[in-house]
Amino acid sequence: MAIRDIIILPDRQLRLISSPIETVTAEVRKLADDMLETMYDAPGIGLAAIQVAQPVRLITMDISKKEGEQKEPRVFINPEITWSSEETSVYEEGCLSIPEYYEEVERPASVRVRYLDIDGKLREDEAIGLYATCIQHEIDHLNGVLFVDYLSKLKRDRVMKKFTKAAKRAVV
Ligand code: GNR
Ligand code: NI
Repeated sequence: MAIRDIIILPDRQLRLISSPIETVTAEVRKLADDMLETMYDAPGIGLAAIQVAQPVRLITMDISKKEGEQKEPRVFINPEITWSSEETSVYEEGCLSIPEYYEEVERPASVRVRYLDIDGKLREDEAIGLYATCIQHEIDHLNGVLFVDYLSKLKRDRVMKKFTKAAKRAVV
């Protein structure tokens, strides 16, 4: 396993639409392993492949309690939301590609997600709470969408500008 670099706003790769994975090859399994290691190292509760500059529809997640010894690594390949609740919930979200920025986002409180697991087996799961928020946040990444897109234009412009300035400072 290896830790990969996480790309940061305003990297334009974050706006790419990721491609479906046709076959779960050894390369895909290696990417999933590296993403899990990168996610735990960050630390984060989810990671989309595009965040390590791979535009493929692959997500890793672990929403288990940080204090617990037991890790619950999950891998989602080509995930699709097949149903969303009318009911919504609000969570304070963060993103490893937008470090140290947190804002509340309202999303469907519960969703059904269909995906392939790491063995290429088709699965469907109902997600609620943090799991529902996280899977929606990650699937958004696969479509080039970031949580700041749900904020007011004022807030979004402010955060985009802050990260654009920081990137410019970093190159000089
Ligand atoms: O680590 C993460 N925490 C988080 C908190 C609330 C809602 C979504 C997330 S996902 C984020 C990691 C990340 O950027 N995944 O794309
Ligand atoms: Ni994110």
